[in-house]
Amino acid sequence: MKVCGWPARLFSVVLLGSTLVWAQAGGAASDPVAVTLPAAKLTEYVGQYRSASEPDVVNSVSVNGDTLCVEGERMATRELKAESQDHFFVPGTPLRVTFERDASGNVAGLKTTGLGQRSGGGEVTMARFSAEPAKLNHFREYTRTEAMVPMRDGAKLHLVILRPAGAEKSGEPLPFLLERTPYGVDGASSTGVNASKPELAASGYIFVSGDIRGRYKSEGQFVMNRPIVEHKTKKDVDETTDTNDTIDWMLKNIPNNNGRVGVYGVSYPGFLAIMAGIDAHPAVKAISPQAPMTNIWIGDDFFHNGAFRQTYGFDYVQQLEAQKTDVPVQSSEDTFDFFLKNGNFAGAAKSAGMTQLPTAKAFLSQPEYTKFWQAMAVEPHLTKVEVPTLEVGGWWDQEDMWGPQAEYAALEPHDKQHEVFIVLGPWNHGGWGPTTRHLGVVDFGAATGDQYRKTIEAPFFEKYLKDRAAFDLKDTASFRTGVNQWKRYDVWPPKAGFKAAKLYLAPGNCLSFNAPSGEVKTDYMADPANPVPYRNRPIQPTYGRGSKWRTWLVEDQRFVSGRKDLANFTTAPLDHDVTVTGDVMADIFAATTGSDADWVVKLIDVYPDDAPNGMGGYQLMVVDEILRGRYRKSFEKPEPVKPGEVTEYRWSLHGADHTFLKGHKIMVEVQSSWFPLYDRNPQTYVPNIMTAPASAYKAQTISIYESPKYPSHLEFEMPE
Ligand code: PG9
Repeated sequence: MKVCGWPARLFSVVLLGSTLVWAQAGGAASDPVAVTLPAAKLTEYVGQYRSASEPDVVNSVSVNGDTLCVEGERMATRELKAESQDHFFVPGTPLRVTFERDASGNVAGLKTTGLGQRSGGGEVTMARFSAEPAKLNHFREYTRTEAMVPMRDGAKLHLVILRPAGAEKSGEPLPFLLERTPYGVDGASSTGVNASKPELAASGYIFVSGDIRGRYKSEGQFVMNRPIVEHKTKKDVDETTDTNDTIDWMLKNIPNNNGRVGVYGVSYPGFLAIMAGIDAHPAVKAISPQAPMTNIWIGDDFFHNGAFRQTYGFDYVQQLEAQKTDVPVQSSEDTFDFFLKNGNFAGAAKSAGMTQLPTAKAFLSQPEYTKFWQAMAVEPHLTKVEVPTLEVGGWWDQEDMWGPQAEYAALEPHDKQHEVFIVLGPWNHGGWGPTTRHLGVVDFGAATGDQYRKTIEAPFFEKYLKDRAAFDLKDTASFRTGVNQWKRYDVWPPKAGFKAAKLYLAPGNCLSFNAPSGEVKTDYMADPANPVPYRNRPIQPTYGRGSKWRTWLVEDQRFVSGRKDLANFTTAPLDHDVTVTGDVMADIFAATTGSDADWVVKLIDVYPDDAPNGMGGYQLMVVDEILRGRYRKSFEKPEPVKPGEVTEYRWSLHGADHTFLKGHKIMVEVQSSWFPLYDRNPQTYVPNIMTAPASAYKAQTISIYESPKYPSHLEFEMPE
C-alpha cells in the first residue's frame, strides 16, 4: 500500500479555505471506521477543486497506489480515508470531506467541515474545475528542537528551532529566519512554516522562533514595548540586546548556518523586528517589520493623537500583563454598554481588577505624551539604515496602521543605498497572510497577500540572505484600491507625476475642489451620553468570541451616517475617476460650546446604488483618524479649548492610494466620538479624562466652518 507523502501523528496546520487552522492529529479515537473503496472508484474523485468564496484557494485530489490524497499549496499531501462512498476523513483530524455529484452522477465538487472557527465556521465548498491532479505543494520537512538560551544578564530565553530535515548532511549552509514574539512559540512546526511561508520553506532556511523575556517559557520580566536603554552598561538588557544575544548563540550552536540572519514579524513581533535593525548584530542582513507598532501613543495600539483606545488597552493589557501566557478577555456583554456604564476608564479598569497592571497604571496616571510613552517610541532611534528593511502595512490595519508608514518616513531620509522598502496593500492587521481576495465584503479581485509573498517577501529574503537576485522592488509597492492595481513608486508618498490637491467642505453638505466663498457653518450636537458607535453593535471584546474587530474599518458606514450628531459632506456622483494618493491630511476649522472635544474625520467612498455584488450604496471608509482637541498644539502639554472660538485642527488621516470610480461619490464625515474604542471626551476640560467625574460629561454644540476665512478641507496628492 502506498500512502500520501506526509507522516501521520503530527500537530498539523491545514489550509483548505482561506485561513490556517490548527488541527491536532493522532486522535485516532475520534476517527470514523474506514472502509476500502475499489481503486477504480477512487479515480472518480481525482482532479483540482477551487474554493467557491476564494477562487485562489485550490486543492488537488490524486490517487497514490490505493490511497486517495489531497494537497494544497499550503497544505501537505494528506491521506483521505473513506467512511462510505463520497464521504472521507483526514485521519487524526476533525476534517471531513464530502464529494458532491452533478445530475449525471459525476463528481462536481467537494465540501469540507471541521476546519474550525478561524476558517469562517468550518465549512468550505469547492468546485471541481479540472480532472487532472496537480502538484501544488512543495513541502519540505523540518526537524524541530528547543533550547533555553542565556542572555547577558543570566536570564534564559526559550527558542524553537526548525531545520530542514537532513540539512546537516546536505552540506549547504543555510541562513536563519528569526521571529521573536510575546505570543508563544510552542506551536512552531514544520507544517506551520510550510503553510505560512511556502516559498521560503521550500527554499530552505533555519527557522527560529523565540519567546521574549517574561513571556511563555522564557525567564525574566516582561515589559510592554520595552524601551531601548540609551548608553547601556554591560548588564543592561532590552530587545536589541536580547536579539543580539540570541543571534550570537544561534550562530555558535546551530550547525551548518551560513552566518546570515533575517528577522521578521507581524505587529508586536514587527516591533521586535525593528529592534533587530537597531545596533544590529553584524549577522543581521535583512529585516521585515510587518505592521509594527512604532509609536504606541501617537498612532498605534493604545492612543491615537492623544485619544485613548480604551477597549484595546483594556483587553490587550489584561491579555499580556495579567499572566505569562495569553488569555483573551471574554464577555457576552456589549462593550458599548460596559464602558458607558463604568463612566470612565478608571471605572472600567477597577471593575476588571486591572488597575495595578503596569501599563494600566500608566494609562490611568499619564494620559498625556509623557517620557514614559516617549521612551517606547521607535522613530527617534531610526537615524540610520543598518540593514535592508522591508516594511509592510495594510490600508485598513485596525491596530498598527501608523507604524509601518512612520517607520518608513523615519528611515527613508537615511536610505543612501536603496535598502528601505515599503509595501502597502488592501489588508487589515497581518491580512497579507491568508489566501484571500477579500477584506470583509470588499473584493480586491486578486489574492494580494499571495502576490506580495511570492513577488516581494520571498525574493527580498532570498536576495539578502542567499544572494539570489530576483528582488526588484523599486522602493514602494502600493496597491491602489478602487481600480485594484499594484503601483510602483520611487518613494512613499509618491512625488513624480502627482500634484497637491485640496478638497473643501462646502455649503449644503457638499464637497468641492474650489475654495468656499460664503460664510457658512454646519452645526451638530454631540452628547457624551449617546456617543457614536465605531462599529455595529453588539460590540464584542477585541479578541473575544465572535468579534468583528478585525474588519471594522471596512464596515459599511451607513449604520451611522444618518445620525444627527455628526456632519457629512458629499459630492455628486463623479463623472470621472478621482484618485487620492499619499498622506491625507485633515485641516478642520471648528468651534465647540465646550472646553474640550474629539474630532474624527472619515473619508468615505460611497458606491452607486446599482453597484454589483451587494455593494449598492455601500459606504467604505478609505482613511479616518481621531484627534483629541486638548492636544491640538502639543501632545505633552494639553490645553483647554476656548468655548465658541473657531480653532484650527490639523492631523493626518494616514496614507491612501484609492480611486473613487466614476459614478461613486466622495464623502467626508466629521463626528465627535468613536465609542467604545475611544473613551468619551467629557467635552468640558478636566485634567485627566481617565478619572473624569460624571458631572464633567456635557452635551455641546459643534460647528464646522466652510468659509473663506475658515476653509475646512482635506489635503492629499492626485495624479497630474
Ligand atoms: N497590535 C498588537 C500590539 C503590538 C504592539 C503593542 C501592543 C499591541 C499586536 O497585534 O501584536
